[in-house]
Amino acid sequence: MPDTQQLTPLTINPQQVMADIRIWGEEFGFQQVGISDIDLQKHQQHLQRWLEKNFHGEMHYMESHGEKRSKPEQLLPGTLRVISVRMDYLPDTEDMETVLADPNKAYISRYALGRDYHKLMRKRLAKLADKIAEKIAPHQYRAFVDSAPILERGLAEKAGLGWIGKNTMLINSKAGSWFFLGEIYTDLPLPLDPPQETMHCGTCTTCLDDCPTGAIVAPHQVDARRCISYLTIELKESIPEELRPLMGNRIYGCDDCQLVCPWNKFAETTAEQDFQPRNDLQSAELVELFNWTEEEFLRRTEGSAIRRIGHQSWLRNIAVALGNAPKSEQVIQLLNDKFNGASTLVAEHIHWAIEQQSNKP
Ligand code: B12
Ligand code: SF4
Ligand code: SF4
Repeated sequence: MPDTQQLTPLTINPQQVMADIRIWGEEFGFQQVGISDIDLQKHQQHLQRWLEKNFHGEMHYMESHGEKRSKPEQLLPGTLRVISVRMDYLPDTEDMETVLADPNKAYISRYALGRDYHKLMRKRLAKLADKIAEKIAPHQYRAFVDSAPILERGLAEKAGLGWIGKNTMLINSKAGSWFFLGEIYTDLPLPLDPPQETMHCGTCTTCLDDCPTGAIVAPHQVDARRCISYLTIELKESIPEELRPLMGNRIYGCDDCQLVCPWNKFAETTAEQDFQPRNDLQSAELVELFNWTEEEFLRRTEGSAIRRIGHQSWLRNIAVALGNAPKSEQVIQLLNDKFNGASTLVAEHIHWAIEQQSNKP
């Protein structure tokens, strides 16, 4: 039920406020909007344990903001409510399993095939916040998308957008998990949505069983140091050798724990033109991508999240995938050609890939 006690400064009927914000959210392209308070105590405990176990690896930003991540009022003083939104990103591409099963092709996470979501969503959130200021009441706000110390999934769960599954994704019983999250922090005492209090994973453990690297070490706990998403995007150094063969052809991020999740049969493809694949990245050949010069990499990934990892990590990741590809003289030749002139990091991965290729029967 809406929290009416807190509503005194707002003169408009709380149900009307909620209905209006939902409609405006839809108008700006969000599939769902929910409002929560700022008490993240339960999630803070989990975050603390996760950090203590060093599951964050080299992502030092996860530990460097003190309590700001779990205390919204410390990030933006005066914050009383968080408006959480979700936006579908699954493009209408050929079967993902087909690309994953073809070891000569590159698998790129579906979220990264089109335009970078950060700017697009933040702009829309700012529009929603401005509309609230205009139609409901002026407010102090900030809009975020994966851009600040925030526990986005915890907030979304509190706002009723879904539950945090055993794979740690925020899952919605009507829409699966192929969506981004974003937030508006506001000092308006808005009514609250009912939080999601039930989890619907039941006895299922498919994501734990099928994670290629065993990164979901227990229900709701991802050891990022083993997660392919971390290894290909966040890690700037050498990829641990024992994990390389398990990565297959995944060169940017990983979607396996969503692909196998039964709730994703309810997922819808995105209507956002900007999230549709560019440069045929949904099913490109490894060899073709490995041949991109730095200039080509920067040009072709302009406006995409992929650009952030830089050309060196791009080559490092593809070298690993080529090492995992079926034996081919053409691939060995290409690896040898690229070895000369490669940075120490890339050369080390190329060397590994040549060894892998050469040792195949
Ligand atoms: C760091 C990070 C990563 C890291 C670590 C992932 C992780 N699970 O923490 C890496 C690089 C591995 C990663 C990968 C991905 N990420 Co990411 N990531 C983040 C980021 C920046 C912070 C997440 C975080 O706070 N982690 C800390 C840990 C402690 O949180 P947690 O694992 O979610 O754990 C929660 C619960 O599981 C629970 N919990 C923990 N332990 C326990 C134990 C028990 C017993 C229980 C009951 C509960 C419980 O409490 C925790 C706190 O709420 C968020 C954006 C943001 N600011 O929130 C995006 C975000 C979570 N990522 C996102 C996406 C899309 C991905 C990928 C799918 C990308 C890809 N295709 O490669 C993968 C999915 C991997 C996965 N299964 O998580 C989306 C998720 C959207 C959604 N529907 O959930 C977010 C929200 C970004 C966004 N704005 O949309 N990510
Ligand atoms: S994204 Fe891939 S590697 Fe990471 S937890 Fe999910 S299935 Fe495992
Ligand atoms: S695969 Fe099964 S256990 Fe994993 S998140 Fe989905 S429903 Fe939950």
